[in-house]
Amino acid sequence: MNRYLAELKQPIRRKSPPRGVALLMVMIGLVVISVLITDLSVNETVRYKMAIYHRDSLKAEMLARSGLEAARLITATQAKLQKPLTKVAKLGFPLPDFTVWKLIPLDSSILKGLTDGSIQSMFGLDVSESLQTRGEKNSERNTAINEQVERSESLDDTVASHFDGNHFEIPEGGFGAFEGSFHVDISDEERKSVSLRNWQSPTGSQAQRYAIAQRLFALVEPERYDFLFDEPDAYGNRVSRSDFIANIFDWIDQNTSATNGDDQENDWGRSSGGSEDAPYRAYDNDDVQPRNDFFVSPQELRMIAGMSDAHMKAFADSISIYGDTKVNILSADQQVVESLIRVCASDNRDPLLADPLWMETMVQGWFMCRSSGGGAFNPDAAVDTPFCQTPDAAGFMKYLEIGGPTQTPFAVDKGKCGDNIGESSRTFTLRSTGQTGDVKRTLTLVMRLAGREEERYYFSSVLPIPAGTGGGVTGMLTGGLSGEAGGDIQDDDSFDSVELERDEKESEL
Ligand SMILES: [Ca+2]
Repeated sequence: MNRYLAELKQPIRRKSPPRGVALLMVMIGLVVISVLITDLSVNETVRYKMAIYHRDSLKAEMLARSGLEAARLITATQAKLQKPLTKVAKLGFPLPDFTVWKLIPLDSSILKGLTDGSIQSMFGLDVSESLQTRGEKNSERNTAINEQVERSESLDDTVASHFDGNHFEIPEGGFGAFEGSFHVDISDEERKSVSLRNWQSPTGSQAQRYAIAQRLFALVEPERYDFLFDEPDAYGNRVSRSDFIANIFDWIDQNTSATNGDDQENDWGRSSGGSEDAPYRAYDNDDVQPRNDFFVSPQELRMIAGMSDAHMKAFADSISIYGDTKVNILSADQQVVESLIRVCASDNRDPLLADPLWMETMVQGWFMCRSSGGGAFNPDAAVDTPFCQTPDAAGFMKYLEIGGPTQTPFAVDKGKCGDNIGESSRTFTLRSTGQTGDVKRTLTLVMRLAGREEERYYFSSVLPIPAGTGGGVTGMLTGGLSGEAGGDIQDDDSFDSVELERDEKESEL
């Protein structure tokens, strides 16, 4: 009994824990902490990259907007600027191009080059004095403002934005003191062979309707396009030139009966019996039917029966759905000039038109005249190219009558030619791209200048795929995280897939 009591009195001796537990606990703790830290760092990297992306994206968009505004300014003033420019060209001064929007570069690097004097120096102009004067003026202004700050006077907002709290420095180089770049492409719709605008208008005259059909004929007529109209497509359908043009008209005219493309002026476009849907039933996808209203976008041309990818490639860039009736001879390209020669011919069966060599020589000769300035006052032109006339519509007609470098007189219908050729453009596609870092933003505006008004047909803001990655935002973000390019989703939803990828990454850990 005593022995038991003695044992009870003894303090309870705990069993000593197994050795090494503390080390295990520390290790588990370390693993947990390292997972947490990794998670945090992955999270932060994603957020950091997203923040950089959003910052650059905003900067790029603003740069694109600046470019677009500058382009609108140029197109708005072109009507006034174009006249003196055409005059200069008429005097025979060689110009690299003849339209205002092509002569004034809208590229921030070139504009920067103009403000820092490097472009002027390239042309041998000494601008060091002006640059020095500007530098001196800037430093005087800097000193004045910094003294103002020392006297604790308030600054206006523009000045304050350049003030870092201690010191003010006017940005060097004037315009262009920004990060990133912008570039604007301006193209006019009037450089195209034919505009379908108002073609289907019920109020338009029969003569206008026929004239547009003739312009389309002139575009598709060259022999080199025979394969597009002679060979059957994959479905065994062959669409002749006149059917092709009739199908385009049937797409936009309001009735549902078929047009006969071979009709003469008085009947052209009037319903000639039969259904305009017939050519569409010949394809697997017979859901497509003529819209019976005007085009919503130029891409809609592709849906017209007989319009294959090859037709689109050959003609789509020369067919406008927005432009004015008259082609701007100052901006027309070679394919368009060829179609204009056909339009201007007083006899559309003139054998010269069927001679590809004659046509080629005439087109090339006209472009040579244009680039050398043409004109009687150009001494070189007078000697080497007596056929060169002024680079405007009147000059084009004279050039055709003389027969250009071929010296073979060509009969021109001046009235018809004059109705189809002009020297101005009113409808423009402005495509402005801003870039900051890897992020690009492109803004596209299609508009028409009607007097002082600006009619907008189309506006879009597109985020192109960043250069050097597999695709889109996802590509750029995950490219940095997982070393592989992501998907091609381009909108902001793609951040979800970034999250997903991150989760996968964590589960690997
Ligand atoms: Ca129709």
